[in-house]
Amino acid sequence: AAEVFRKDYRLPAFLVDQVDLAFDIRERTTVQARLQLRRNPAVAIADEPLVLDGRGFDLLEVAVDDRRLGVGDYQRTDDRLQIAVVPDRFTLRIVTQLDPEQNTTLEGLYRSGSMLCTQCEARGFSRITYYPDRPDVLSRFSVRVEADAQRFPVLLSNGNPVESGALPDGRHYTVWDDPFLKPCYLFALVAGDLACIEDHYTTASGRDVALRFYVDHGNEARVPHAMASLKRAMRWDEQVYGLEYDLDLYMVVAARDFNMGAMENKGLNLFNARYVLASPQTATDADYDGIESVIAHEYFHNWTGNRVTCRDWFQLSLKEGLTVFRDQCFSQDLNGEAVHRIQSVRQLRTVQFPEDAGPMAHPVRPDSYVEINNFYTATVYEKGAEIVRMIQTLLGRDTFIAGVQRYLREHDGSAATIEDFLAAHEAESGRNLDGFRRWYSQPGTPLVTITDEYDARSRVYRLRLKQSHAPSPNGAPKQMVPIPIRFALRDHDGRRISVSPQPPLLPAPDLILLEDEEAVLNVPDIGSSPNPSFLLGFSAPVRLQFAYTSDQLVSLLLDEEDGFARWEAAQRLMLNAFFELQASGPGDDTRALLDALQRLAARPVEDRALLAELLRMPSESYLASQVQPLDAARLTSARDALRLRIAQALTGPLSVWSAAAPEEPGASNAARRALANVSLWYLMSTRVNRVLDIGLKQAASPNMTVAFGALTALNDIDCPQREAAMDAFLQRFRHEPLVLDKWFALQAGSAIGQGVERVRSLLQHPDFTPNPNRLRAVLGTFWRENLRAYHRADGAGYRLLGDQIAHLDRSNPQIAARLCDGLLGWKDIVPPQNQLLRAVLVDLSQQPLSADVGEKIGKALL
Ligand code: BAL
Ligand code: ZN
Repeated sequence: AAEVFRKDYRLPAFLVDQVDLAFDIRERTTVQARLQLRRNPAVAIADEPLVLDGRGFDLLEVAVDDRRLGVGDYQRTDDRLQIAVVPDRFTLRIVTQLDPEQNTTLEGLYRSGSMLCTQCEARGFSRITYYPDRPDVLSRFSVRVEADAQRFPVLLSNGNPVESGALPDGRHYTVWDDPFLKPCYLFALVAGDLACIEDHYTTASGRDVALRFYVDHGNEARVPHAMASLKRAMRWDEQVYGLEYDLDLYMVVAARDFNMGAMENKGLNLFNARYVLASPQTATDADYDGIESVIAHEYFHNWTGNRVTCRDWFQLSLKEGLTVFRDQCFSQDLNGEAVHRIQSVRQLRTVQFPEDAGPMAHPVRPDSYVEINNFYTATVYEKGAEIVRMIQTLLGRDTFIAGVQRYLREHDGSAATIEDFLAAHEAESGRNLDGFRRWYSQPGTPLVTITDEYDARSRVYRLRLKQSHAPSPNGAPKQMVPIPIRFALRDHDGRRISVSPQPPLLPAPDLILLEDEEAVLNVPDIGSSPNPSFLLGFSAPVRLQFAYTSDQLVSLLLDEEDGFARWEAAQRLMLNAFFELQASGPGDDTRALLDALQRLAARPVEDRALLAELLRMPSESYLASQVQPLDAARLTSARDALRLRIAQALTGPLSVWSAAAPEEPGASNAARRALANVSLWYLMSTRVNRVLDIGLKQAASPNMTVAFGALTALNDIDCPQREAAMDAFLQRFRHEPLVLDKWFALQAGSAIGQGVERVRSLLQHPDFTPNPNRLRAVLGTFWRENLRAYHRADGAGYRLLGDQIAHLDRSNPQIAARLCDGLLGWKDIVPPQNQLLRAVLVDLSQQPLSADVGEKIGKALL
C-alpha cells in the first residue's frame, strides 16, 4: 500500500449534499446508495473525474442521473471507482451487495453474535458502498433499513426515526434521518434482536432527550451504571463547557465483537460490550471506572469530533487528544484528581513513552501513514491529551474553555485542523502558541534535566533547567518546545515555602515555562536549602532527571500535598530499590524504600485509594521500559524479590488492610478494596498457607473486585490454592464472556509453569473464541505482562506471537497489527534474544501481509 502524506492534502473535487441509503438485509445485504453530488466550487479544475473509494463488495449497478452505466463507462481498481465524465451536479446511484456474515475484519458491515452492525472509522464506510471516504466530505444522511422482523426486530441508524412499518413475508423496515451534516465515518447501522433500556435526560435548556441502551437479552440489569455515567457526562459538559446534546435521541449499542473500545457515531454509539455492561458480580471497580470514562468520551465526541470533525486523518488528535483530555477532566472532577491523574500518567508512561521511542514513533499530528488504523495510538490519544492539558495550564481553565467554545463556534458543521484549534486559542487568549505547534509536529519524549544550588549567604536558591531531545529517526533537527513545570519547595519540616522567583513567573509563581534549551531561575529569600519537587500533577509529558536524595524522596512521599508528586516519589524509591536488587542485591536504596513505606504505613490512613496507588509496584512492562537492554529473566527476578521484601517489611499493616475488602458497591468501599487488593498481592508472595487460603476463599467472593483481586494476587504463586481458585472461577463464569476474558488474561499473564505452552493451550481451549477481546486477553496480556514467558531464552514466545499475527492478519488485520506492538522492540532486548525476535519479524516480512501489519513490521526492520 502507498504512503499518504499530510502535505499532499487536496480539497475534495466533489461534494455530497445528500446521501440516501437503502439496506435490504437478507442472506446477503444489498445496499442502494443515492448520492447528490456536485463539483466543489473551491476546486478550480473543471473536468476532474469522479473518483470514489470502495472495496470488499460486489458492484451491481452504477447510474448517473438514472442512466445506468456500462462497464466501459467507468474504471474499477481494488479500492477505487473512477468515472471520467460526469456533469457538474448529478445524482449517482450505486448498488452493492455485501456479505456481513463473512466479514471478519469488523470494519464496514459485519455480524457480531446475532446482530449486524457497522464500524466505519476510519475507512469502513467504503466497504459498504463507493463514496469519497474522507472526513472532510460532510453530508446529510437518510437511511432505510429493511430486514426480517423476527430475526432483526430492532433496526437503527443515525439521527431520528421518521418512519417504520411492516412488509410482506414477515419483513419490516425503518427509516432514519440525521439532520446534522456528517462525514461517512460517523455513519452507523444496527440490525438485531436486542433488549432496550430507556431513560430520559432533560438538558439545561429544558429539552427532553431519550436515552436508549441496546444490549443482548439478559443483560438489561447490567446497564444502569453506563446509563448513570451518560447522564453525568451530559451534565458535566453543560456545566463545564456549556455544551448541550443536540438530537432528541441518544442510542448506545453493546457489541461483543468490536475492534476498538467504542465508536462515537452520531446519535448511535457502538460500544465494545465491556464498556457498557457491569454488575458488582461481573465487573471490577476498575471496569466501572473504565465504563464511565468511555461512555463520557464517546458522548463528548458529539461536539469535539462530530459537530466539528477532522479535515483529514492527520488531524486525528484534534478530536481524540481533545476528547481524551475532556474525559480525563470529567473523571478527575468526579472521582478525585490525584488518583485519576496517577492512573493516566501510569498509562502514558507504560504505553506512550515506549511507543515514542520505538520504530513506530510519530508526531501527534503525523506527517504520513500507510494504514491510518495504525495511528489510533497512545501518541495521538494520550500524548495529544497532554498537549491540550499543557495549553490549559498555560492559559488558565477559563480562557482555555472560552478558546474551545470559540473553536467550536467558528467551525461548527465543518471539518477543521489542529491549526484551527490553536488559532482559536490564540485569538481568545492573545497568546502566541507557536511552541505548541512544535509539540504537535515532532515525535519523542523530551528529557528535562534540573540541577539546583543553594547559596546560604545570599539566601538564593538557584535552579538550572535544560531540555533535550533524542535525534529524529530521519535526522531532522529537533526543536525546543514549551514545557510547563509546576514546582514546589518545602523546608526541612516539610512545610511549603511560598516562592517569588526572579524574574517573576507567569501565569503563576509556581509554574516554570521552559521554552529555550536552558534556563536559570533564582528564588530569593529562602532561609535554608529547600526540598524541591517538580512536575506537580505531571504538568508536562516529559522525562525528568533530578538527583533527588533518598531523604528528599521520603519527605516527598510523606509530606507533599500533591498526590501525583507523592506517587512519583514512591515510584522513584521503588525504581531505585529495583535497580539495586537487579544489580547487586539489597543495600541502601532498598532500605530507604522499606523504611519510607513503614513510615507511610504508620500514619493514619486518610485516602485509601491514594495509598493503594502509592503502594502499587511498577508493572513489568513499565520496568521493561526503564532498562536497556531488557533482560526479562533478571528483571522479573528482581521484581519478585522486591515484592517479597515489601511484603516482609510491611506484614502487619498489609494484613490489616487486606482484611478490609467490603463486598458492597460505592466509592469508599472501592477505595478499601483497592487497598485490600494491593495489600493481599504483596502478602501472597510470602506463600504463607494462611494467606494462600484467604486468596482461595476471596476468589469465590460475590464481588468481582474482591474475587479478581484475590486471583491476581495468587496468579504468580505456584500452589494448589491458585489451581483450585482458577478452576472454580472458570466453572462459575464459563457462560459470561466478559468475565471469561479475565480468566484467560490471568492464565496468559501467570509467571508460573511453562507460560508459552499454557498460552498455546489457551488458544486451543474449548472456551476460546478468536474475538478481539479474547485475543487481547490472551496474546496482548502474554507479551505485555508476562515478560518471563514471552522473552523465553529459546524465542518460543516470539514465535508463538509471530505465528498468531500471521494467522490473524488474514481475518482481522487491525487486531493483528495491534498485537504486532509486541514484536517491534527487538533492538531493546539483550542478545541473543534480540536476534530471535528479529528473525520472527524477518519471517513475517516474507509473507503476504496486510497494509496494517506490513507497515509496522517494515518500520521495525529499518
Ligand atoms: N473514534 C474512535 C473511537 C474513539 O476514540 O472514541
Ligand atoms: Zn475518541
